[in-house]
Parts: sequence; C-alpha cells; structure tokens
Amino acid sequence: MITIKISKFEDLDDKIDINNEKFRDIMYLYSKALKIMENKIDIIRYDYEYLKEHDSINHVMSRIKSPESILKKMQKDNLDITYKNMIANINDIAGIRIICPLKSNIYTVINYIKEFNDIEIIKEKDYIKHPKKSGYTSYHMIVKIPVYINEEISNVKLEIQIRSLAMDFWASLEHKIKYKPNGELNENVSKELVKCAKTINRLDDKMVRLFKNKGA
Ligand code: 0O2
Repeated sequence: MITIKISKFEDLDDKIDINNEKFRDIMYLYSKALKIMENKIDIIRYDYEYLKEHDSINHVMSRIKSPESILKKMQKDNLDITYKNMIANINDIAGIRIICPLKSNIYTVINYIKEFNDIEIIKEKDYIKHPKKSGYTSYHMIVKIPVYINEEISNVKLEIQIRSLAMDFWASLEHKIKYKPNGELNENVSKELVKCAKTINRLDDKMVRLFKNKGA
C-alpha cells in the first residue's frame, strides 16, 4: 500500500533514480520520521528521570539505509526498482536501535512504545523468545508513524530493534566477524558464535537476577 500522500509524489510507479529530487524528498520523509521517533524515546527517558526510576534505556542509535543498500535489497528480493515497491516492501529504510541495560528492560520499553496512540504496529518479531539460527536475539518492530509536511500526513514505516547491552555486544561482534574482508564464515565459527550467544544469554539472565536481588 502506498502511504506517501504528498501531492508531488503522486506517481510512484516510476523507476527509482537516487540522484533525483523525488528520491531525496522521500528520504527526507523517512529521516523526519526517525527524528519524531527519537523524540518519543527521549520522552520515555524523561518520564524515568521524573519518576526517579532506573532508566530502562542505555542508549539509542539510528540510521537511514544508504541508497545503495536499498537497491541491493530490492534486487535480492526480485522487486522492480520503483518508488512504490520500495515504500511497500523495504521496511527498514529508517531504523532505530534501542539498547537496554538488561534483558528484562526490553519488554518494559516495548509496552511504553505501544502506549503512543499515534504509533501503528505493523509487525513484531520476537527473536528473544525465538532466536535466529545464527544465535541472534533482539525484538523487532515495524511501525508506522504520521509525519506532517505541507499540511499533509504521510504514514512512514520504521524498523525498531530493541536489545540488551549483552545482545548488542554479540550482534555487533558477530556482524564484524561475518562481514570481515575475505572472511568466509566456516561452519565451526558459526557453531562457536551460537555457543557464545547462549553463554551471553545466560549472563544476561544472571545479571537480571543480581539486579532484582540488589537490595537483599
Ligand atoms: P543493518 O545494517 O543492520 O540494517 P523484514 O523484511 O525486515 O521483515 P528481514 O529483512 O529478514 O525481514 O529482517 P530481520 O531478519 O527481521 O532483520 C534484519 C536486521 O536484523 C538486519 O539488518 C540486522 O540489523 C539484524 N539481524 C538479523 N539477523 C541477524 C544476525 O544473524 N546477526 C546480526 N548481527 N544481525 C542480524 P540488515 O539489513 O542485515 O543490516
């Protein structure tokens, strides 16, 4: 479904030209959506500060996917390279990653996000309860948020990844190992990475228990 409503984007069936103003304008919409989401996360943190509660968010990272990565993903998915297909099928053009101190903070943050009534949840993937074959764990949400430009509303998709510091430690290093130049990931390394993910998960659980018992 096409969600962009700005009049000059009426024709979205045409082929993507990443040097075109239309492409830049659409990317601007995604970056504006990202800014709005970052503000919402700031508000969550502001609440914690006011309530003098332990902050469930350690830090936040966000990025806009590069034009080259967008095109690569569309080619991989055998999509015609049109604006319409990009908007409908590429869910992570705008991505935000929320890093929580502990595993137990993740679901608190998810519930907070669900309380914003202008955020529409499109898809949720719980790779914490169901880790990927690689060992990867995180909670993924695809959401739509309204972006106002020229008195028009566009509902823009964002990917939100929520993970603990321990999960982020594993994912960042695994990504480096996987994509290192000339690095073919052999089966043994893959198995070791799965073992590391399990060890890190146990540590995460242990830290949650220690944190709960800190006053005891
Ligand atoms: P980058 O550079 O992080 O953006 P979707 O179409 O989105 O519903 P898809 O594409 O299969 O389905 O998404 P998935 O697997 O739910 O999530 C993709 C993103 O999750 C990746 O983005 C990574 O950020 C992260 N991810 C998924 N699996 C792994 C993994 O095994 N290891 C690590 N380190 N990260 C993973 P990109 O586009 O690959 O990269």
